[in-house]
Amino acid sequence: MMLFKPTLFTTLALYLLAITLTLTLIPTLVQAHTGLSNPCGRYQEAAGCPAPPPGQVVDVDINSPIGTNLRINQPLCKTSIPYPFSSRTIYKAGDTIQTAYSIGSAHGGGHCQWALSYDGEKTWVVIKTMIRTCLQVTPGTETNYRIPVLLPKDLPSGNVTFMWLWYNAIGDRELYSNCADIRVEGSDGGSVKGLAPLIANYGSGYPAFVNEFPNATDPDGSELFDTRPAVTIQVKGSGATVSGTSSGTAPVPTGSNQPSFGSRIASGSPLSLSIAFAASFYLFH
Ligand SMILES: *[C@@H]1O[C@H](CO)[C@@H](O)[C@H](O)[C@H]1NC(C)=O
Ligand SMILES: *[C@@H]1O[C@H](CO)[C@@H](O)[C@H](O)[C@H]1NC(C)=O
Ligand SMILES: [Cu+2]
Repeated sequence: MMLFKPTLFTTLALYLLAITLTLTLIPTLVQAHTGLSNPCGRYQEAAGCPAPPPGQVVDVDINSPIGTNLRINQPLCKTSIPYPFSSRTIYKAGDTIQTAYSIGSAHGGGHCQWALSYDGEKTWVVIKTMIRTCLQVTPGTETNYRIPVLLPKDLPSGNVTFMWLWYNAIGDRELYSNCADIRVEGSDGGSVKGLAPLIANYGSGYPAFVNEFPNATDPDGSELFDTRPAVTIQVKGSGATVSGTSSGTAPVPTGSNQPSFGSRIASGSPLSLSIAFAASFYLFH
């Protein structure tokens, strides 16, 4: 009995799988762009960063954007599965985090936001915004480049997601996002007030668009940052479950190019490959 007999179907399915694999692997060949390296962006391969949680793999593409103005490739943070509790970096409220970046290409710098979530990335509050000057790094000094981000001194204790967002000044209209899993030691419960992050250049569901601004006089979309709604996060004290509430209206994606599974499954994951393979089975069977 023959176990594998090539047919038109299997040939076409394997061919499609090969194309899918190729397309999936192409981004990993592009080592430019920039990612968050301190505190460790999730699944970053840098020395001193924890191993990915069980079932996850090192993100060899940590520097790549999560989307462009045309499409969403990955969720905010790139992955929604945090590092294990035991590997979180501990900071005290009032500490300044000297953030560092794995800079392949800084694309002329741009706008950055840093935000915190206490509720597993449902609610975000921005703690620092830099317009234009973020990642404007002198060539040759990339490894020493640091941006200080102050954790407000009245922050409540909690298991916190620390997110970095970047709109590059030059090049394709991209959104970059990496997240670090940290633990804040501060007050026992309390609230964090601020603004929700501006989400732009991330598929058509987010209408905000930040155009290129290579020159000092170019419009840079900085006025969009003034439209960010106010947010208050309430954190319960003493071991109670942490919860976040938003008093502002968070931007909700409504666009037709928001892939239904795009916000959950990183491109290149085995699951997206198996979806592609299942699709090829469906098409050619
Ligand atoms: C953080 O998470 C761990 C593990 O789930 C939990 O034991 C701890 O109480 C949490 N810390 C805070 C401050 O919520
Ligand atoms: C803007 O900058 C680019 C290079 O980044 C340059 O080629 C172009 O001439 C500049 N445009 C103006 C109007 O200054
Ligand atoms: Cu890039």
